[in-house]
Amino acid sequence: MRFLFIVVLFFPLLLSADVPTFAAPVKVQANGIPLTVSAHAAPCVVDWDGDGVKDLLVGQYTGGNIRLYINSGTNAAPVFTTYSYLQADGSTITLPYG
Ligand SMILES: [Ca+2]
Repeated sequence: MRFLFIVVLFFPLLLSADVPTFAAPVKVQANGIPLTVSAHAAPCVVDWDGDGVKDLLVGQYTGGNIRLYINSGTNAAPVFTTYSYLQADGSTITLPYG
């Protein structure tokens, strides 16, 4: 079995434009290197812990898990390091995959 690994990209929205436009893509980094996951990442930005700073949820095809990256930086300059898997009732959430 072969897996495709992808880099998670962020496209900054230019709010000053009359028509929504996006700047060049930026590779999202974790621990200072591009964040990669297996296919079907479906990243989602959300303030998971309610501290006013947006965090990152990223699916991973392998194992059907969802990674949670807590942002230790700011909304303007996010910093992601390690991740944990989302859990429900003490168990890692596993979604169907494959
Ligand atoms: Ca947060």
